[in-house]
Amino acid sequence: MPPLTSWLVLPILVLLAAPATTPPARASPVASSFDGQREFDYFKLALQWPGTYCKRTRSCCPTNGCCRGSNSPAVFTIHGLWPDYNDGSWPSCCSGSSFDPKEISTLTNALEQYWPSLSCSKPSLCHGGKGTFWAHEWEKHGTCSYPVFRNEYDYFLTVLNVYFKYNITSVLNDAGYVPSNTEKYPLGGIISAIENAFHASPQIVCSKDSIEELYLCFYKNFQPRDCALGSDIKIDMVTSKKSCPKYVSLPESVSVGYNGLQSRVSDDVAL
Ligand code: U2P
Repeated sequence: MPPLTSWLVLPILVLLAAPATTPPARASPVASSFDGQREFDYFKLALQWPGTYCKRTRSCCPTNGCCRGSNSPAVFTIHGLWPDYNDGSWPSCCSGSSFDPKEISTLTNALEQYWPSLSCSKPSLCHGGKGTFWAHEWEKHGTCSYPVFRNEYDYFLTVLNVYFKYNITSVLNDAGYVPSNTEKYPLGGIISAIENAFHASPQIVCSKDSIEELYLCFYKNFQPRDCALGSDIKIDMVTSKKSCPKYVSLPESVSVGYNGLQSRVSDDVAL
């Protein structure tokens, strides 16, 4: 992973030292109540594997992270931080407030690198219309993370911090699970490597035999916890083994260049 730029290190260190519940003074609160919604039970950090996603790229645009040629991401990137219930369901679209890109302008460089959209399609927003990947994730999930997060800035900065602290790509690389278009790895070995590193079980989603998404779960204080908890869960929704075969691959990033695909019609997979 490239070194963090100095402008980002400071806020990240500050936030890791401070409880995630402390909003920066300059940002305005999103909600002062939970709009009648039952409070969530835990967080799920959803990561996506570009090597799998980007194989489906059929069109390019400047905002598609798959289209950066040799600079396309070769690490797990962020999909979102989702407040979830223990029964396998989750709240969504919890407040009337809309995404405001100005609130997170100081984080944009980091977000582009580590939280890129991997598609040109614009996802739907909670109050109608379509918007950016970040707008979708904040409005659908971030607004439901009250009372841990009360504003956009706090949400996005904390997601970056947690992503850096629990570096799945490094854990897998260190255990020998490196991107490859030929190797297949035991799913059990991948899960064990993560359990050994973070003392919590992940959830893994595959597309055929390729890892597509990997979820890490956290208590509200961001201590890791198992994604599946005892009898509370609906097994079909959370177990890794349902969606992945015993041996899985981590495909290398495809080097799609914006110039090669920009003239094609935007018909790639919607979020
Ligand atoms: O799994 C398909 C989509 O459902 C949403 N999801 C899934 C699991 C979960 O715990 N919480 C959750 O919200 C995601 O929707 P998205 O954020 O992409 O709109 C996930 O992609």
